[in-house]
Amino acid sequence: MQRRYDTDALGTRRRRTSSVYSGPVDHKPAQLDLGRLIDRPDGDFSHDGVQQLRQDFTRFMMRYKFGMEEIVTKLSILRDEFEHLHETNPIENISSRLKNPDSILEKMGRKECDSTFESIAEKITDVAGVRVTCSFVSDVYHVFDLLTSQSDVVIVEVRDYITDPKPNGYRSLHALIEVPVYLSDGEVPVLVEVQLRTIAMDFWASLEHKIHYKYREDVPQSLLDGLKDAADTATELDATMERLHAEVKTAGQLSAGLKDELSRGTVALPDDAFVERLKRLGS
Ligand code: 0O2
Repeated sequence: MQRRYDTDALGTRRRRTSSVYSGPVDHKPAQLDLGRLIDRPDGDFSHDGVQQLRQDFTRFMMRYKFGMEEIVTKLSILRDEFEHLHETNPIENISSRLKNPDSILEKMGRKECDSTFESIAEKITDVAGVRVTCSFVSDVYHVFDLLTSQSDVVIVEVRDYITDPKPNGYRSLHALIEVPVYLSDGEVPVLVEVQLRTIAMDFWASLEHKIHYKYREDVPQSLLDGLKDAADTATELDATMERLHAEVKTAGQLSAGLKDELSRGTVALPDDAFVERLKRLGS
């Protein structure tokens, strides 16, 4: 089916179908000035159209929240299914966040983004973010495949910083995906950035993030070098863990052949409980 879209006043592309959405687009909000929201710590939004701006901003962010929640639900279903029906679970942890207005403003500056919802929606692709941590690199790709093979998930872009790490050592698999959100007045496709990484990658990224937050642009070279070394160590750790994991899994599988061989000989059969423990250790 050919998909047709309109872009509405909040910068979200809305899918047009004859039955769901064919009405007029939303009203055009005033020129966006998020600073006016942020500069009101007293919480008084009653002046100068700020109330309207605040409402528009809330509606804009809500769509991302719903899209993000859909992705979290999809991943939680996968995790729970693995938990109950499989021996191993590729998903260790799922977290999510909406970008806060400060962070959106900062990125608007960096990305030369106009002060319109449309421009933010186009240029800031991680307003809604979901992060998945896995034990093994193979699990990262497995979860990516399980999520993106779902029929209502559209892959917009993939950045594989695992195969191709950033120069500072950052590794993760980033997927920009679009999911449909059904609002009272129709369907809107919402963009969500999903970051998938191993526990080792996540450990490194959170430390690196803290260091950058603390030193801003002035991180001492010795720390940058240390971080790069740590990134290399994390890569080696991931490779070793993957190898051990594969070995233990294979040991579990081989035990059937070994059992057969042994059953024909004089040696006692390997203990099933022991093989089971080994399998768990590797999962
Ligand atoms: P937060 O706190 O997650 O909101 P960029 O221009 O690099 O900021 P871009 O080009 O839109 O972002 O996309 P990219 O490179 O895929 O990175 C987006 C997000 O990935 C970042 O969001 C981080 O969460 C994470 N990320 C990317 N590079 C690094 C890195 O070198 N170190 C760490 N720790 N995280 C990284 P935000 O907005 O920077 O942060």
